[in-house]
Amino acid sequence: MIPKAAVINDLSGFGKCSLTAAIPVLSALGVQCCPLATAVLTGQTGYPHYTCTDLTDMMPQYIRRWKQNGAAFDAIYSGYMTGAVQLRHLEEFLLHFRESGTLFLVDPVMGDDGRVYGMYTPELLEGMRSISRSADLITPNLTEACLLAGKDLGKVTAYRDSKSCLSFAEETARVLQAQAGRPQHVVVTGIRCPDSDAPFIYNLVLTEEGMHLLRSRYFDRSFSGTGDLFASVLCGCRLRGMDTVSAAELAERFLSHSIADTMNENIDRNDGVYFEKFLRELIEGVSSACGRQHTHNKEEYQ
Ligand code: PXL
Repeated sequence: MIPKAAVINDLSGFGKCSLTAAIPVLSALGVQCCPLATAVLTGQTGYPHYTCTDLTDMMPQYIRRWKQNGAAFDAIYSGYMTGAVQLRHLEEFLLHFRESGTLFLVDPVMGDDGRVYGMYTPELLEGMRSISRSADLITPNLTEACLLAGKDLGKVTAYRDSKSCLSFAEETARVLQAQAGRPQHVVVTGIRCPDSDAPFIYNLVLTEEGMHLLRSRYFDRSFSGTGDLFASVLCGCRLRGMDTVSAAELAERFLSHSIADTMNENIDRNDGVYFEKFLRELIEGVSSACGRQHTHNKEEYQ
């Protein structure tokens, strides 16, 4: 059987983020994506013009109908939520569908670059904190990690060298891991350190075995959807049996190739990256990492 993930996130017509990132990535990784749309937007909220239809009232219907049809999931993966009420529905969703072996991944979408997104409210933060504490894996960027840990957002952009920036990120990740009500992996994504002579972007992976830092070239521009692509790769790879560090390594390679290729053309940051060209890398990456499983389930994953 193909693993199944319930993905609770928005559907944006433009921006290659949230569900338009999760669906292709999970499919490439051999995982069925079952979308629970939190909202439908003409485009992500970074565009100068957009309309958002909030689907909060649909959430209890998804729960009810999926339950009636006997749905079950190997992972529950949440992303962009329009407000605190949606987080309460997510809690209800977990009561019905989270089982002992279910991977619960929270991407606590709230902001970036030291700033919060438009839907942010203190109530949303409270809900996001509580849901994040119950997750098996969380994937905040540094801004979101600070919000969850109750740290000053000014710090995200205040550091002048990578050493102090990374030790701040590590300290924050450790606070989050300690706050969790269960063993939790914390992946802080897209940490941009300021040294001008060494433009690198880091992903910090904190597991029960310790901290791993992944580093790749930083191109001095950030694009819509990269955090969502990263979290989606983690979700799919974990469901295929990879460990969090190997999954993050594959995600990082996929992202850095996609971003490098996008940099060759002058495209708007709101439009996201050319990840479609690199989905093959994911297919190949997961099958070589899961060689044994690949042999056992030849027909399924070829
Ligand atoms: O990539 C995060 C994200 C998801 N969904 C919507 C967004 C954003 C970031 O701006 O606007 C609608």
